[in-house]
Amino acid sequence: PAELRPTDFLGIDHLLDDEERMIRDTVRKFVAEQVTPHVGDWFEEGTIPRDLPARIGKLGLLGMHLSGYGCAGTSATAYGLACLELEAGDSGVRSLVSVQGSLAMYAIWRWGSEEQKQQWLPRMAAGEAIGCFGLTEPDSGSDPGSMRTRARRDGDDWVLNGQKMWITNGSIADVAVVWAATDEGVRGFAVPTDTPGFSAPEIHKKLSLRASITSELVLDDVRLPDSARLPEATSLRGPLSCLNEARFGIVFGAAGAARACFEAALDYAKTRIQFDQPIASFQLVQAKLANMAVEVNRATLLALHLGRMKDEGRLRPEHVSMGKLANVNAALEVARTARQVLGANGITLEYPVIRHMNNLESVVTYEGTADIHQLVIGGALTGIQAFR
Ligand code: TGC
Ligand code: FAD
Repeated sequence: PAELRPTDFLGIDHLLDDEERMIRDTVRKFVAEQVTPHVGDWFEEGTIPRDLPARIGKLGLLGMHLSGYGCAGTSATAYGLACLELEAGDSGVRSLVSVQGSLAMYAIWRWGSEEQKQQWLPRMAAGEAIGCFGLTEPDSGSDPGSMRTRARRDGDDWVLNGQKMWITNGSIADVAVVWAATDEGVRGFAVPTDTPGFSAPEIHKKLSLRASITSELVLDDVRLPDSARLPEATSLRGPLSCLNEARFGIVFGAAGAARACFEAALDYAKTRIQFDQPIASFQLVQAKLANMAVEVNRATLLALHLGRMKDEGRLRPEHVSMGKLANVNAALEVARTARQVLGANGITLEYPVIRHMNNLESVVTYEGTADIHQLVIGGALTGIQAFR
């Protein structure tokens, strides 16, 4: 029989191949050395180091599941495992990688021209150029079809006006993938952020995902040549296809955040003495640990299953919705339980738990809220769309 290990109770490691284990171990080591010791400070200061994207680029994680243009071309499962390890460090660090690789780079890779791919992707894979992805607006979140940002033709050019909101990496980006309504439907643009009329004021006072830059994008008569338009994207399907990619990474990532909270609670429970005993010896605490272990193992198995489906070309957006809904809700539950196990220590940045718990409040909202994913699943189950 398999060995019983508290941190991999079901022996899920056995389901990975050598390359997947190697990538997982490399990212785990990077997180242990370069993220975990510092991320509490980054969170407190509300920032990330400016050279972090280049350090992650050097590891080959940016756009790692894409092929060509300096990207590693790994399996989807390997990319997921990298997201899991990154988010065990912090959801903000995984967000940086998701937005760069699955949203900005993927948009250019999937919908861009050959010239745009050559121009942006190799530098983005190296972390030398940062991308952001502007879909959400102040009055258009779950319903991106209601966007007000407009692109109008002016001779051979396009002129963009509008505002995007809650944009990860916005004010550190070199290129903003901006989605805008036109007379012919939704179109995407690769906007160099030094274009006149473009600005990206940072959003402050966040209590969640603080080790991540979040910004507005303001487009004030931003004039672009037609060569900045992503030529293959001709409807809302353009941006929504990118969301599938990023949501897939979150399915794995949430399992990582949950694992980190569970491990912190398990460690703490074994060493914290009350009533002359480790609190791990109390039945109520063991019940919490057992429930957390169930959720972490279940979330990891679900992520791996979706990874295998994606690598076999069988994954549908509705499957991704189930994964995102289940795993982020599970991670939130684990984080809230772990926080209680840590008592007062559970509220400080000396331990990872409340940081993860607060981060997950963003993760459950972005990339489609839990409600939206319930409605996607509900629509698939019943054949009845209940969004509107
Ligand atoms: P609907 O009429 O159903 O579809 C419009 C067009 O899109 C196609 N489509 C999809 N294509 C690919 N993947 C999907 N998941 C798709 N869902 C729909 C559809 O076939 C159609 O194509 P076409 O060619 O026929 O026009 O669209 P709807 O307006 O009813 O909306 C559906 C809904 C509500 C599911 C969708 O709008 C939605 O997912 N809303 C949530 C918005 C969201 O998730 N925003 C995320 C913004 S980015 C972000 O949060 C980044 S945070 C990242 C980080 O920091 O880690
Ligand atoms: P709303 O859509 O206004 O929803 C408010 C509430 O109403 C939610 O509970 C929602 O579930 C519910 N609701 C809405 N419609 C329905 C319905 N039909 N039925 C039932 N309930 C409904 N966006 C980007 O484009 N790029 C980014 O890089 C990005 N990064 C982000 C980073 C952070 C830290 C955060 C917090 C958000 C980010 N977002 C980004 C925005 C994110 O995608 C949106 O917040 C999300 O899509 C929800 O939109 P909203 O906040 O406007 O909420």
